[in-house]
Amino acid sequence: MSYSLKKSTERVQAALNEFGLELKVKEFPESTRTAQEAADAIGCAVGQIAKSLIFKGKISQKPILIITSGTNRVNEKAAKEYAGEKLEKADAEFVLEHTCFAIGGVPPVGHIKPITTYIDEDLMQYDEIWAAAGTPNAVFKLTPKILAEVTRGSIVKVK
Ligand code: 5CA
Repeated sequence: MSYSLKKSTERVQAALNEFGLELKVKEFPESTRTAQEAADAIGCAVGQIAKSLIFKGKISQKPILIITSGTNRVNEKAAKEYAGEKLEKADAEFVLEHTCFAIGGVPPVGHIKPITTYIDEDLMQYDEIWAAAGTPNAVFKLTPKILAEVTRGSIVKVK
C-alpha cells in the first residue's frame, strides 16, 4: 500500500517496525488528544507524555520538531539559541503538509520527510514515556534514550 493510503496509525507502526525495537502502537477508546487526556487514558504522569510540537523557522521557513514533556511549554527565546533562528508556532496546515499527520496525533517519527528535532531534557528522567502515534487516540511507549536514538534529536532545555 502506498504511504498516503495507509491509515495514520499503520504508517507510525511501519516506521517503528523499521527500528526493530518491538515498539507497538496502542489505541485507546478514550481521547489521547492532549497530554492530560493521554496521561489519564494510559495511567501515567503528564510529564511522561512526549508532546511532538511543530514549529516553523522564521527565516528558513523549515519545520522544526520540539518534543517536550507534557507539563512543559517551549520557551521560544531559548529555542532561538539552539535552533539558530526565531521559531514561530506552525498552523494546522503547515503541520499536515510537513508531517502528513494532523495536530493531536503528530508522532515523533514517521514523518513524510525527516525533520530537525530537539528533545526536552526533562523527558530524560523517566524510565518510560509515551508519544502520539498518528491519531488523537493512539500512542506508543518507549524510553527517552530510544526517543533520542530514533529521532536523532538533540537534547536541550526547552522551558
Ligand atoms: N496526542 C497528544 C498527546 S501524545 C498530542 O499530540 N499532544 S500534543 O501536545 O503533542 O499535540 C497537541 C499540540 O498541538 C498542542 O499542544 C498545541 O501546541 C498544538 N496545537 C493545537 N492546536 C493547534 C493549532 N490550531 N495550530 C497549531 N498548533 C496547535
